[in-house]
Amino acid sequence: GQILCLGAAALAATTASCSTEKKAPAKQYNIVYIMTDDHTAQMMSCYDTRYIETPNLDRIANDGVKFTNSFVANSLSGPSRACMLTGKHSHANGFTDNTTCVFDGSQQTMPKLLQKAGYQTAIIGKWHLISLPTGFDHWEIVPEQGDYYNPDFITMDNDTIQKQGYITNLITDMSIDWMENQRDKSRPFCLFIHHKAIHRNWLPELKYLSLYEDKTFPMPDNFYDDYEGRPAAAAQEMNILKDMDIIYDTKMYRKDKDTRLKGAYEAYVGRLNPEERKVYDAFYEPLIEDFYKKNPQGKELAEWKYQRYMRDYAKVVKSLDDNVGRVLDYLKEKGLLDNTLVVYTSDQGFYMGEHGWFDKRFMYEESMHTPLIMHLPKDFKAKGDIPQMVQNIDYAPTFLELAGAPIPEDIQGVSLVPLLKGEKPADWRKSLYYHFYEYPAEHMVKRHYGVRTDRYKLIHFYNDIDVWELYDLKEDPTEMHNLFGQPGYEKITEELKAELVKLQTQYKDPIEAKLKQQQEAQK
Ligand code: SGN
Ligand code: CA
Repeated sequence: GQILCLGAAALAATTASCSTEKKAPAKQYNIVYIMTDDHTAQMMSCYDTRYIETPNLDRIANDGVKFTNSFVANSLSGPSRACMLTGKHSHANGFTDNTTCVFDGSQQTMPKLLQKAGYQTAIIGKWHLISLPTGFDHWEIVPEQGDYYNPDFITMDNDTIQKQGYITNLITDMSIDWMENQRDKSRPFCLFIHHKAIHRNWLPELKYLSLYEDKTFPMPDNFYDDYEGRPAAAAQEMNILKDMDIIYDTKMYRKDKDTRLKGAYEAYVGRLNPEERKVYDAFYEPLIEDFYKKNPQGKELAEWKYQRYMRDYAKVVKSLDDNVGRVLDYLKEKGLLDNTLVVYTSDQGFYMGEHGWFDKRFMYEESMHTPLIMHLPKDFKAKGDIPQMVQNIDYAPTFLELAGAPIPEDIQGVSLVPLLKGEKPADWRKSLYYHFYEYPAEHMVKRHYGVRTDRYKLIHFYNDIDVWELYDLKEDPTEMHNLFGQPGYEKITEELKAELVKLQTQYKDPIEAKLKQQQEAQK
């Protein structure tokens, strides 16, 4: 048997044994996990060159790896965070949606397992799991969604303190400060830097208010999607023209005008101090005057809203890119980069006008897909694009393997370490499972689950609807043509249904049994 040499501050991994045969102790790599909120690959130049430049994010991708088929299991903040922390799908970790769930912090999580392996763990920024963090030696989190300007933080002694500054800069300052001044430098660490940016309503850092104002962003071809043959897509409330609030989202504030989210806007912007407020108002006043004078309608309004949306989002990304650069520079300067895995990802993707939308939730590509780029420790040889299908449940086993810690049986994700070594495992997964639950709720995206393979996607919308959709991603990458039930697709539909059942069985998702029960009860 293996005798473990693990002490409290052990640098040796569990694979290092005390047997006479001398093995070099496994290295324990540091992990810096940077996760943004709602940052989609379309708005990263390493993924997509149509819109903006993100030089610091590109540094990660260029020096390291870029996953080109990276997905989430449930495209929403809390669920995505719970998948990441547990390495399990939503039904298994219990956090299925933002509106009804409280994360059970007593369950097994990857940060707790890292602590057991001798790591120091910390999380700074957005948490969004309702219960307070467990498994972290240090945490400072924003309440719920957090604020962009002069935001509050909840500290470990359960105090709420307001900090002066812009959220993305502050989270980075606090993260660097923890790495430099607070952690125990004799131990490996795993730091989760969880940005609030680029979540709605996309409030820019004041110094970037004027950035991109001269830029006209090209509109996606399916901006005017009519959702034909896709009733669930038609029922959504996340259309740029219909559902974007003219005050809250596009900042066309007028005292004498009321909208549903006017109060929320006043609260957000009300956090600026009087001097900052002057700078903010000086930028917006001429825009507001011009907007109400021209009073665009219909298509013209849709296009105007789209440009405002793209510009604001792009400005918020700019601060984020700057701050990722600061973290990379810090790690490099301190000689940590060679021994540290730096991950950059988002809690999900986002629609930048595709199908006419903002927000996420759907299993359609832009939202199920999430950016994933990594700067690898020196020992790892992979470089460039990694095409294998990966999912956010894979992060936990990956980090555990990098820590030399055992991966518990009940973890549903698979370690990405072979891919980081440049291997091409022949038995890599051929399909991914997805399940979205938050309905009825904001944006009204109906409940659905489905399977995605390399080429196809099969989705079942359920609850107050019973609709299947099938897409051929090769022929129809923007998912405009629902092929379900069309002649010629019987065989592939059958295969995908079998694959879906296989995944639901493998992951023990009880949904099919529940739906059957409901059907019986209705008879
Ligand atoms: C808020 C936003 C929604 C968004 C959810 C979930 N509305 O409720 O637009 O979909 O968060 O986002 S807002 O009026 O409060 O801005 S998530 O990323 O946290 O899941
Ligand atoms: Ca999010």
